Amino acid sequence: MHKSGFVNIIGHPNVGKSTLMNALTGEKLAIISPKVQTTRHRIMGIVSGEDFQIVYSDTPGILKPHYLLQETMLNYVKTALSDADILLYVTDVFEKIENIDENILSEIRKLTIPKILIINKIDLTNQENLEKIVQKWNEKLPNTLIFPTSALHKFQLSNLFEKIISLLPESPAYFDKESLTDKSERFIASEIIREKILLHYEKEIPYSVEIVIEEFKTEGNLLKINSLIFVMRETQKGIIIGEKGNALKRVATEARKDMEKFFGKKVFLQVFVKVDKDWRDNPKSLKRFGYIE
Ligand SMILES: Nc1nc2c(ncn2[C@@H]2O[C@H](COP(=O)(O)OP(=O)(O)OP(=O)(O)O)[C@@H](O)[C@H]2O)c(=O)[nH]1
Ligand SMILES: [Mg+2]
Repeated sequence: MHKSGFVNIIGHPNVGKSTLMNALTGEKLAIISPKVQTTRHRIMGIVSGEDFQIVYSDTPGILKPHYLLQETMLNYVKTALSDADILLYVTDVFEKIENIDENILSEIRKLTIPKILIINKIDLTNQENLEKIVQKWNEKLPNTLIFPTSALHKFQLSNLFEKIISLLPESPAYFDKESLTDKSERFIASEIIREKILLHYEKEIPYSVEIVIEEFKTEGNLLKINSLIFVMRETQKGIIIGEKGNALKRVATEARKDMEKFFGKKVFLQVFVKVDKDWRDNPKSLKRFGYIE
């Protein structure tokens, strides 16, 4: 018998969805940052064995959309809610249960597939508080398995993996057994650059940036990557570049090191900054950047 299925990870921003998917796949497929709205796409992470294949999907944090980009982000979440074989709804020990949108919870209650509630970041609380949180969630989402975890410290993850395997439906594999993700190497490269921007810039800057990989080619032992960083306004360009170009240099150096680790090759990385006025609300730009078809 072969088991396979879509295990979709949804939840509010910053609870640790991407950290969890990376830990469950053992690969850094999704970028991570302390800022909300780090993930903008649905990213699949595939784990295969001889008689099983788990297709995880990491998704953007659930939010109220204020611009077109955020609407597309929320659409990824909605699709993931509808095509899951198993749902992992992630919260953390800080999230105020009272503030969670009832619509989302009632959507989850309606689902008839196996549902697992992950209470993440338990390394940041104590047993007594955790028990209170578990009790509150038990009332909010009955018929849902509750799994306290620490994705960061990989605590409880092998139990979670065993549980997922036991719940997977019988099915042939959906992807090649060697595949790690549905995303391209270009996509991963662009995300690595965006992660450095999330880490090193404040306020609206990370949310105004999009990355395009213009060239991605192997020349012998060298991987040559040309990238464009798009911002929404001219003033943001100066901020990204920084005094004497130092801020941008830091982004490029750190991104290159991560790329070398991920691709296992020496990387020659070039970055240029351009303005695409208000791209977040422009359907043509969102299409070019791969958010809509
Ligand atoms: N202490 C602790 N921190 C964690 C844990 N899991 C994730 N984090 C941290 O929480 C922050 C957010 O993690 P992400 O994985 O990017 O969260 P996310 O839910 O994917 O966020 P969005 O993509 O914005 O929706 C990062 O700083 C992580 O290092 C955990 O188990 N314990
Ligand atoms: Mg994320």
